[in-house]
Amino acid sequence: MKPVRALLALSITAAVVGLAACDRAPTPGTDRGATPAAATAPEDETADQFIARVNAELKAMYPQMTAAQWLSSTYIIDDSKLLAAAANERYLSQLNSWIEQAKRFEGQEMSPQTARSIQLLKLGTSMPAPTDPAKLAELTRIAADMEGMYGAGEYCTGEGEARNCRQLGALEDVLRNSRDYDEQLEAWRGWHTISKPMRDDYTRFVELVNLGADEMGFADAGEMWRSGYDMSPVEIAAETDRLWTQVKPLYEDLHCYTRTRLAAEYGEDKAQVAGGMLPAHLLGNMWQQDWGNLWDIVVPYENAGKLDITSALESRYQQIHAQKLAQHTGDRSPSSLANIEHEAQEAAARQMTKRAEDFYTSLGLQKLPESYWENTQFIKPRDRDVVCHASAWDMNMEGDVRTKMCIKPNEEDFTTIYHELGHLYYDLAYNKQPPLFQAGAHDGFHEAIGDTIVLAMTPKYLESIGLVDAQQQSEQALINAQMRMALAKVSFLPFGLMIDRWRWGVFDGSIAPDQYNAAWWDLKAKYQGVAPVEARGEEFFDAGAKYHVPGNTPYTRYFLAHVLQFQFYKSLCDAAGYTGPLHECSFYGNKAAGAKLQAMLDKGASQPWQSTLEELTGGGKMDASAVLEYFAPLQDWLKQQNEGQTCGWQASADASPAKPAAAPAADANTKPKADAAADADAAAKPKADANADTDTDADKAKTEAKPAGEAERG
Ligand code: X8Z
Ligand code: ZN
Repeated sequence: MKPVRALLALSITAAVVGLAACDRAPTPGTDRGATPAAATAPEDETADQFIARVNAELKAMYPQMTAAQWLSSTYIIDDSKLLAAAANERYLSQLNSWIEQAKRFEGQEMSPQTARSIQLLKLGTSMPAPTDPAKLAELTRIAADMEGMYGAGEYCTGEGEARNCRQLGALEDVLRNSRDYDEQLEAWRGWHTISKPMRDDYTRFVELVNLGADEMGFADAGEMWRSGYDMSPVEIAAETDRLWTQVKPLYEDLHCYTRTRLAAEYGEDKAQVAGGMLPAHLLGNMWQQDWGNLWDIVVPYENAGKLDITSALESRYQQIHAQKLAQHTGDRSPSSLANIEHEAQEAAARQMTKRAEDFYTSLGLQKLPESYWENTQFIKPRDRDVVCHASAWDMNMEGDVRTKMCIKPNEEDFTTIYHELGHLYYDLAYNKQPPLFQAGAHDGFHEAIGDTIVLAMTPKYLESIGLVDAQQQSEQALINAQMRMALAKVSFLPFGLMIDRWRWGVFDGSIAPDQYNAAWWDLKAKYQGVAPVEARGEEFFDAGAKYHVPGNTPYTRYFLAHVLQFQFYKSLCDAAGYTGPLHECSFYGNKAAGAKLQAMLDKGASQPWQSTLEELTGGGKMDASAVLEYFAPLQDWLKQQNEGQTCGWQASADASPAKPAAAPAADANTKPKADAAADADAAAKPKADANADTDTDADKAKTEAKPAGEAERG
């Protein structure tokens, strides 16, 4: 995610405002000649003048915020965390002041643009902060600490000479490459040790943001997060239920087939946990959100085109490395060899990024500015801890855009680069808008841009860039290509949903701190049908092992993006004049598609997302039909493969005492909580569902539970 976006779209990260999942906040007044933000408003100021002033002050303070955040994410030490927390504190305090100042315009006549700006201002952070200075400082410190803990997290074994410490990247490599059951279990378990110490911090964090949300007039921070969608919090929650109901059968088909193939690899007993759930450590991904690394296990047709992008990228890296070795004759000391290796990794990462940029420029979009290539973090530095989780940054709202990644030559990182550049092209496009409109139409739009391009990375496109060999044109090759995409996109859907189901429950108090872990695994079971192979009691804090929890990045955006990207893709294919089957369309090189995309990006958050969606697709509703259309051949194939199998899973109701709700908390402003939750829940309830459903109990618990911040508020 990215900075300013957060502003409006509630993105953000650890701390700061509006920044995107990747960034943070500002400081008034700067040595660059900016005007200090006003603590109070001029008396005769009109609403239009107020918004013009906020826009100017925001833009002026923004670079100091992003600079501090960038430093703390690319150089994790106590000093940088302190500076990031301070910058965030200044921003959040200024935001509270602006929100207070805006109150005097309530009920007054003003232009629609100004009214929208004020509405967006009130959602200017995903970390609503209490106005009490001590509590605000405590909040920003906790946020910086948690993100630092995640970025520097490592799992160590052995003593003395035998001591071996591994960070996330090395542990992910095990899940990606090893097929040894125990080795994978150790890597998975090891990473989940890093979040144990976050539990108390997170509990306090929840109390503090709920206090902030309360002061801003929201029932809790989750309700505030759900308020950024140009519809009521209850409506957007029901929308997510509706979309999930559309795609759930497809996920279940993939789940069933994957379980069969895991059984062939590991044996019936080891390939499933009680109730038919998939073991969390065997899905090739630390969080079971992308099953792309299972390719060797689930490949439909061995000899029908593998699309082995990872091998192709690895061999490119090897070529670059060999060239660099040949150039550096002479010194062959270990440190010199390590330098050469590092240079080769950087060069390979830059080459992958150039390739991604080429897709965008082929559509007629601009080249990335020179400063992008100078300022970006492409690979993991060797001399310090950084937050490796990929992010895109708009540093100053006028062209200083960057990405921060720890790129390795594999397919997942390759497609993530396309994802991140999507954020940057959005930033660059809406930089012409006033700062408060510099955000995605909603946050799911921001996440969907680069992924739309990824859908257009068809086998033919990959062949055209020399990444894979000439592709067969056969039914089998088609199923292989669809499987490759489904492992990334379909497997993600329930994960995209469950994270905020958990956080919404945590924020509204229906998941109490002493149930954090049980509720986490109940939701993983319910939505994803995955489970740990051993007890994960409350001594763990497994949610904290996923970046977006300590980083405080809302996650519903990714679920929405995984639906929207198929709608965008279909529309861009239409714009390109394509008439064949949806899954074969690539609009690479098509300027008409590019113009359509650019027009959407240019709008930013200047109008309700429904209008922006309508201008692009002809309809103003999110809809998963395009997902189903795209995957229709694979879904037919999966159904054949699954014939005779008992599909589905039983999410054991007695696995833990916590029974979290599927449904979100209700909008206190529009409906009694219990009713609204029940509505959304009804929408979520699957027909003839094999999965255990604990909603009724959960809803009951929800209406009875006290919000986490209640004691403080009282
Ligand atoms: O966090 C991200 C991006 C940055 S916005 C790398 N994503 C989610 C994740 O990694 O969990 C992209 C897909 C989902
Ligand atoms: Zn993103």
